[in-house]
Amino acid sequence: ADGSFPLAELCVRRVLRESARDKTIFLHGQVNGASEGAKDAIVILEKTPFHEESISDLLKKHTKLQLQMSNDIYSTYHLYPPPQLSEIKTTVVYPATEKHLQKYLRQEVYLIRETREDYKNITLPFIQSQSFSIQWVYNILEKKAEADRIIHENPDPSNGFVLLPDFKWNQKQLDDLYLIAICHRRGIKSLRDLTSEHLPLLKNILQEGKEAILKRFGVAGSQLRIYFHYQPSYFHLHVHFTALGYDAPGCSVEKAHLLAEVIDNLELDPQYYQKRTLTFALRADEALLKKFQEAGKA
Ligand code: M7G
Repeated sequence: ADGSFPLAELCVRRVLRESARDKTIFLHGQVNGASEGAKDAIVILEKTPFHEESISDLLKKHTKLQLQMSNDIYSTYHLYPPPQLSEIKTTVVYPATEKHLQKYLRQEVYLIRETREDYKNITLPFIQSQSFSIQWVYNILEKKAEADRIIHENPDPSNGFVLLPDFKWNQKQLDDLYLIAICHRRGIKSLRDLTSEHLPLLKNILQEGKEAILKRFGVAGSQLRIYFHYQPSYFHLHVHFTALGYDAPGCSVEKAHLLAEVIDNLELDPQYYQKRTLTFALRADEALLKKFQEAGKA
């Protein structure tokens, strides 16, 4: 009734991906709508990190402690936490498109070297014909969603942006701090579109983003990894801010481009990102990989 997703009614179809290390599972399920038939949903379940303040509650108020084995000075247990400390972070994409299912499905990956011609001839027509909806981004910029979560805003239509927690972060601990800055200006699709014309915007994001995070969370700029993804999933320019000590998903060398270095490159050459060959990985099932293969480029 509160608009929540009907989790109890989800029929799980398959596991898209799981990671014992990250304590995460990605499920593909279906929910039966009254008339329209079954609709696909993605449900991501993730065990959250410990936070220091609640450790004493965990030790004192646990519901059960069951000895598993004991040997000399060593012993292991099953500890059952009190309900308020057994939160599982749950992310739902519903209704999910085929492309969302693909995004979360574990697959082989292949490296692409995209020249500027490849971008014009292959990538650009492809992203113009099919990429994820960015309605959620417009909802944030227009304060139709997540308005209460905004940490900082520079309202300038061409050089301003909104900074808010990424939905990967539950904001309960700083270890996995993750925010995103979304620019107000529309039409800048990605790193590829950036020229020296965008330097004032980029400098605002870097400077004000760091200041706002220091003020709100007490984390210094020197402890942040501030970067673009290339390619992003959502083609409206945005910048990732993650805790430097956190191995955030998507911060690998073939995907992340540090904002400070992007600024330097554009100061050296205004057309740097128009000229350069850019490297990125594509998953086996991605339609864009097929386009590169058809062109003999992968
Ligand atoms: P990306 O590089 O375009 O995609 O970054 P990817 O890293 O997901 O492949 C988009 C960022 O926006 C990611 O870090 C997402 O976790 C985050 N994000 C995506 N959605 C749909 C939302 C949302 O609705 N709200 C918020 N706050 N963050 C989102």
